[in-house]
Parts: sequence; structure tokens; C-alpha cells
Amino acid sequence: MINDKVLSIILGGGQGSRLYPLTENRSKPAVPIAGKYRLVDIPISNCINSSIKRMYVLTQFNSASLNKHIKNTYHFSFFSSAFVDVLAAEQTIHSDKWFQGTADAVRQSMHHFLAHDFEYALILSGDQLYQMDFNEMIEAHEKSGAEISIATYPVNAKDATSFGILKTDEDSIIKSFIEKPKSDLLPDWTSQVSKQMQDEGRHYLASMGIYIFNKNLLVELMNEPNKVDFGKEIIPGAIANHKTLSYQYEGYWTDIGNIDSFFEANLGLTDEIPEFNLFDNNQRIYTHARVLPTSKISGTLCDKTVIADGCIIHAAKIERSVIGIRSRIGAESTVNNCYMMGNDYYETLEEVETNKIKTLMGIGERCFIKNVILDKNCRIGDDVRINGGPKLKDKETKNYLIKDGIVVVKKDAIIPSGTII
Ligand code: ADQ
Ligand code: ADP
Repeated sequence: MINDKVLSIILGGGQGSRLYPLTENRSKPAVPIAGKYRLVDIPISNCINSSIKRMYVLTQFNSASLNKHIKNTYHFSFFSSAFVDVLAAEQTIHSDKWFQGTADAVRQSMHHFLAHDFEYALILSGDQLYQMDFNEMIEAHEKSGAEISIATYPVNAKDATSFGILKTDEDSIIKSFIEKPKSDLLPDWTSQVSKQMQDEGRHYLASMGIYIFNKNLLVELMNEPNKVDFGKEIIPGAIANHKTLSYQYEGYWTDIGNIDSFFEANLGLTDEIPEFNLFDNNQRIYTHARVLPTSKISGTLCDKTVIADGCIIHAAKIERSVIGIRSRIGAESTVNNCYMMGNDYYETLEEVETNKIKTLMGIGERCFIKNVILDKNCRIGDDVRINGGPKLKDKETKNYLIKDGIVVVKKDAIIPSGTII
């Protein structure tokens, strides 16, 4: 089987500064998305759905939540060769440094990969939302005789500046590549894209940061320690000497690398027909199978709302929001345009009494919460008003951060009753 020849390497993130404060105490792959999943579940599920069984997740630091999540979620049969292993930047005889970039992360972990028998390395980003059958890409790679393949996606001129942009010949072989060109330096490289893409003005082919490398070539390219990044150095340097195929993809794909795109990708799940389909029998997204009760909702008007398991909700109104596992929302509260990640556990009445807890986990009564991300285990008191939006200036306090009008309440933060933000 073609997928038996593949070893998958998931780039789990550098310092995660663009997703700060969600990455303050956890590594990027462990950031919770869509109310019950973690970022890393997306590339892992795409691999599982493509029958790719061997996966490494490379991460800058080893958070307890990432290891616990992987250990609790991905149990493969004793008789199977499948595994998901986390490799964190580690001190070795050869290196005492953190990963300096994406290629450096692969280079420093190479000794782990070479212990396996594989022909192709499939390199994936850890912060993208998409459902893709990698087998089709691997087949196209094999058929073309290329040494490298890059998954590509048509984008418009405005978006082109955020990606690696490339030019292909009529056989989809990549002839030129430029990493994140400035708008005034955007080359006139229009590519062959479908009629629909043309109509949408998406003439530029962007790298999706999804690569297939023939094993021997990857080993060779990793011999240059000064080249630390795939997009900036390895790919632009390799295309002249090694046949590199563009594998064009036109399904839903989005990068969720910063707070704004992360927020919109989550809220996009509340659309009538979300572009990212969690209701697909054939392309399931796997996650930790928790044993939680069904959610209990009383007196709440819910519109375009996604509610995970184990919630207790008395709110007056919830609109265009994603409500995560074990969330609690008090009576007469209004929640609008919010991603509430939920709680890691339930507080018992005894705990509340013994520990003299004043502000319970979740959202209290009579609150108004709009344009907010609530990280796990937040405690929002009663009569709190958080009205995010473009009028709010960027700012950080001990308990929250405002970025592009989105208020991110930090994990375990307490927002006392009556607070107005
Ligand atoms: P970016 O997404 O900007 O561009 P980068 O920040 O290098 O590239 O991240 C790629 C992936 O690697 C992300 O999942 C990130 O979290 C992870 N990563 C980054 N540094 C890492 C490190 N030190 N250790 C482990 N993982 C790390 C890339 C390409 C572009 C392409 C876009 C598509 O360079 O050409 O267009 O992806 O999103
Ligand atoms: P995050 O989801 O923010 O990355 P972790 O996964 O590290 O955080 O922590 C969540 C885990 O912590 C849960 O699985 C839960 O079992 C445990 N936990 C944390 N605090 C408590 C507590 N006070 N009581 C019981 N379990 C707790």
C-alpha cells in the first residue's frame, strides 16, 4: 500500500507567539479548537483518514496537556505499527538549541525518523483547518517522478503576501518560488486555476506548507545546518535542482496561525453550512473520547450555536458562538460571537464551600459577553460586560488580552462580578 511508504511529520509550532496568550502555558498543538478538539487533532485525523499510520509531532516545548491528550486519544492496536509520538526540542550531544525554524526542527529530529523504513516524508503544518486525502497527493507525487511535492492553493493578490507563492509549467512542475512577497514585489505569476477560482480572483498559487520529500533527498537537504526554514531557504534552494510538483488543492483550507484567524475559523463552524465539515462520515476528526453527560439547556434562545458535551446553560441568549465542553453559563446572560473553550473539570458544591470560591467556573448571571475567546477554566462573575470589537485598543492585563478587537480571557482567569471591559 502506498501509505505504508510514508512517515508523517507534523510541525507543531515554534514559540507560538502569534497565538499568545492561548500558548502561554501549553504548546500550540494542544490549543483547544471547536469546543472539544485540539489543533493537533486536525493533521492527525487527516493522516488517519488517509491510512497513514506513523506520525511524529514536533513541538518547541513539551506541554503536559499535549502529551496527555496524545496518550489519552490515539490508542492503536497492539498488532499495528501505527503511532503518534511527540518530539520536543531537546538537548543532544550535537545540539543544545531550540528548533531555529521548521527545517531545523526536522533536522534535529532526523535520527528519530531514520529509525523507520519509509520512502516519503509527508511534512504538515500544525495550525491549519482542512480535510484532505493525502493519498491522492502521494499518488500524484509518485506518478510524476518528482522528488518534492508541495500542496498548493489558489489565492487572491491580497492574501498572496502571507504565503509562499510559486509559478509552475504546464506539467505543474514548480519553476519559481518566492516566500511571502511584499505587495509591491508580488510577481506577475498567474497560474492555471479552475474557472471558479478565476472568477473569485484567485490567480496566485500559494504553498500550503504541506510537503512530500523523497527520503534520500530530505536527508541530503538536511545536511546544511544554516538552512533553518522550509519556506525561506529549503524550498527556494531546491526547486532548481530537484523536480518539484505542485499538487493543487481547491477544497476548504485555512491557516489558523493568529488570534484573528483562529477566532474566525472557530466561529465559522456556526455557519449554516460550515466550510469545515465536522459532520462527515468519511473524514472524521478524532479527539479524546471523554465520557461526558449530554448538555442541559434551560430557557435559552440559541441561534447559530455549537454546544459541546457536558454543559449546563441557563443563559437568555447565545448567538454565533462555540461553547466548549463542561461550560456553565448563568441565567439572563447574553453571549454573542464568542468561542468559550469550556472547563477541564466540574467544581463540586463541597469544593466551592470548602475553598470559599466566590466566582464559579464559567459565565455568571446577567453578563453580556461579545467578541470574546474564553480560554479554559475561566471564572466570569455576575453582571460582567465584555463588549469586544474594533473600538477596543490592543492591551494586555494579568487576566486578558485585547488583540484586533477580540478579547482573549486567559486560562484560569478570574473576572470579578461587575467588571466592564
Ligand atoms: P508559515 O505558516 O508562516 O509559512 P511557519 O511559521 O514556518 O510558516 O510555520 C509552518 C508550520 O511549522 C506551522 O505549523 C508552525 O506552527 C510550525 N513551526 C514553525 N516553527 C517551528 C519550529 N521551530 N518547530 C516546530 N514547528 C514549527 C509556511 C510556508 C509558506 C506557506 C505557509 C502556508 O513557509 O511558504 O505558504 O506555510 O501556511
Ligand atoms: P489545557 O486543556 O488548558 O491544555 P490540561 O489538559 O493540561 O489543560 O489540563 C486539563 C486537565 O487537568 C483535565 O484533564 C483535568 O483532568 C485536569 N484538572 C485540572 N485541574 C483539576 C482539578 N482542580 N480537579 C480535577 N481535575 C483537574
